[in-house]
Amino acid sequence: MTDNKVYSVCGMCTVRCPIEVEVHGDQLKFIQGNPHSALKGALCARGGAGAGLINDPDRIRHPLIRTGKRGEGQWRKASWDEALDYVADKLGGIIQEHGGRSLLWSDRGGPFRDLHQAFVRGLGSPNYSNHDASCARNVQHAAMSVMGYGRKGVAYDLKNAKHVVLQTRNILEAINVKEVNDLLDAVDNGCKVTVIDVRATKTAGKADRFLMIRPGTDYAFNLAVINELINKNLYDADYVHSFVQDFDQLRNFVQDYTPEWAEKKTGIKAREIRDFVVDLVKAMPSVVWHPGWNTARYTDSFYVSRTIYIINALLGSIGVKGGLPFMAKPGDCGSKGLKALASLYPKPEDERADGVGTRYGHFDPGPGLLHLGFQAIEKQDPYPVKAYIAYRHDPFMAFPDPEALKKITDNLDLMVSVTFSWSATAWNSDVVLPLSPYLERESIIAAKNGLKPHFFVRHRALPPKYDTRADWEILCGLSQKMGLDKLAFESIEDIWRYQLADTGVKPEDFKATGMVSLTDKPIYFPREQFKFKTASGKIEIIAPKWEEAGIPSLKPYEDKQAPKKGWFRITFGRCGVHTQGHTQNNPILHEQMPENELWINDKKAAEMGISNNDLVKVSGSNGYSGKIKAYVTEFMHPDAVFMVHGFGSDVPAETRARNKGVADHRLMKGGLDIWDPAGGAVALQEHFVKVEKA
Ligand SMILES: Nc1nc2c(c(=O)[nH]1)N[C@H]1C(S)=C(S)[C@@H](COP(=O)(O)OP(=O)(O)OC[C@H]3O[C@@H](n4cnc5c(=O)[nH]c(N)nc54)[C@H](O)[C@@H]3O)O[C@H]1N2
Ligand SMILES: Nc1nc2c(c(=O)[nH]1)N[C@H]1C(S)=C(S)[C@@H](COP(=O)(O)OP(=O)(O)OC[C@H]3O[C@@H](n4cnc5c(=O)[nH]c(N)nc54)[C@H](O)[C@@H]3O)O[C@H]1N2
Ligand code: SF4
Ligand SMILES: [Mo]
Repeated sequence: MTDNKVYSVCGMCTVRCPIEVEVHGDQLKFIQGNPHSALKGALCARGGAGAGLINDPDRIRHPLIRTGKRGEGQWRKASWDEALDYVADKLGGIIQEHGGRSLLWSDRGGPFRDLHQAFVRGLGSPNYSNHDASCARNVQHAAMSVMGYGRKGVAYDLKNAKHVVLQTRNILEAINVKEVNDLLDAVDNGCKVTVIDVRATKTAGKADRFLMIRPGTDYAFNLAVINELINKNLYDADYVHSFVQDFDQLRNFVQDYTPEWAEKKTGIKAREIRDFVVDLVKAMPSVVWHPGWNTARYTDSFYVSRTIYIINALLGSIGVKGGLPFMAKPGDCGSKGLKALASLYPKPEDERADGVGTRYGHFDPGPGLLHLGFQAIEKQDPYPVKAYIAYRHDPFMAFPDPEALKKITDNLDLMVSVTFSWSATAWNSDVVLPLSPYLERESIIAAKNGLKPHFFVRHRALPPKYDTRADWEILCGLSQKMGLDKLAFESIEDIWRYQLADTGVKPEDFKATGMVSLTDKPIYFPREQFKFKTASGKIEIIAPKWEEAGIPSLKPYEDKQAPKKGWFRITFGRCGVHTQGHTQNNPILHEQMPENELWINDKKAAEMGISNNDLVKVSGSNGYSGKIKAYVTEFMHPDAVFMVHGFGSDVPAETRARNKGVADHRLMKGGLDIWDPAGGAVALQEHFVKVEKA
């Protein structure tokens, strides 16, 4: 922090880019990427629109307690003392009756979750959960099944890659600023890019090769790539010999999955698959075939990500520069890590309500699986779950079928939402605790592992304009009222000092740039140190934990259901100017894109008499429907339609976004029960929608 510059962290999405905020008095002047960081001043459009949160008349200005029925939208204003007392009393009573485990918590994951985990543990609940069952759990579990590490156990070294493959990834619109910059730098240095998507995205526009794939057939494509690499002896045999276990089983398994076979499934010509493999081999081992991010799409998405990790291994890219090098941690830089707030309390001994770690022994118990947590609320099995806190999380938008979720949450005795903006989840809660927007709050310190591990912190750039609070103020305040004395910190500096106790770093060290680097140069581990977190220490093609759960490591390909006439498979994704479901009401971003549109294949559209910009009616099998404009294009696969997620709000308090566009998640009847037993995530694209000219 120098003069009027505050070094902080963007909060417009969970990427959390480092920012520099220029402030004059109490007034915000300018936000840019932190010039001292790898971003060198860059930021995305959403990051710039953080300014729109401050003066937004739709902002929640003080705590609210529900007066009418749940979801009716009748509230009374409360002081913080009153609202925290209300939550502490109710929650205390529920815990007294049903035990700490009757609390379910979910948040949006991310680097500041240690404080949340400490709170949930302190109350004696094993049920800390996050959003990831509707995002990247399949990738997480795929990574664990192959490498023993989670998906962040390796970095994706786009900057130094010679060939990047993006399958179900749209890096230039589903933005992480550093990823965008690294990919564009690599392209400037001659890196090839292949995009495999159901439609031509902006990223496809930058690619050397675009393969339009039949929706949901990516596993078939990947099996054929493995077949070609092995049968033509193109793989890195030396790497496989040193680091891959059970290779012969893989070889036998893929024999029938030839490029000709895959052509019939995917619609991509066998010759194109072969040419693509030749190009990959030219670039190996400096290949990043990205394992995907939002992969909560199909019941075999786990196997898509799994085969991606396996292909990276066959190309010798796992562990190496320009491929998927191992993540370094503070310990690898000779520094101690942050002291965990969660370690203030012992890990609760009860089993998780979602069964992760017990009934489902193959899944990562960290955040569990939220849709199974909801099942526990519905069935009160394996034990009663009576209180739910949604913290910076909007499952009524982020999980499918909100009508079903509403019925489930009706079983709760207490539902609390902690948020800076209105959401369907907040609207359905008993108490809304308003978080200050990120420019008006500070955070705990976080550690970022990677090629260059560092610590970083969010500094408060502006004073809160209304009666809203920072995360730590809310949680430490509640802790104080609930007798969690160890977590009842009185100042953020006390928390920072606790976290930094073993590191030799001081809170003042963050003032100059908001970050403390732990190494000057990127850390790449030498080959002799490659070690995987599996029982054998190698990459395992046969995953024992999955086999024990009766789930095959090498699953035969199963055909996907084809759509009926007039119906299409639903596909969805991001756009550059919105984040999930919470920026559609941001005044600046709303103006950029007030509603979504429906991508539809030109030939299909012509058959149905639909022209570009015509209004179309999109309906789900549950009767929900909405009208939006058609975007007619040859660059959309004919079996599917596509829409940007996050629109179609029905929350009256979102005055700009309400009733604008169509809500993809409301078109997914029964979606909470459609999930992948191997990867754990909900399968949001196993649904069909009817399209008609409106
Ligand atoms: N049908 C369908 N479902 C989807 C998706 C889809 O494309 N289609 N996408 C899936 C994916 S990839 C994900 S990650 C989830 C996302 O699901 P969520 O995490 O629920 O998505 P957000 O809209 O980001 O909601 C975060 C909520 O927290 C509040 N909030 C409070 N403080 C902050 C803050 O500092 N930062 C942020 N970001 N929010 C804050 C926001 O106002 C908002 O209400 O949804 C998943 N569900
Ligand atoms: N601007 C912006 N950036 C974001 C976010 C945001 O909301 N807005 N959210 C962040 C979050 S939480 C996440 S998880 C990431 C998501 O990052 P990504 O996963 O890269 O983004 P998406 O747009 O969800 O999906 C990528 C592509 O998958 C394609 N696709 C759909 N079905 C199929 C299929 O069957 N096969 C293939 N091969 N492709 C298919 C879609 O057409 C889409 O172009 O983005 C992050 N960055
Ligand atoms: S990607 Fe954009 S919105 Fe997300 S943290 Fe970075 S600047 Fe903010
Ligand atoms: Mo996500």
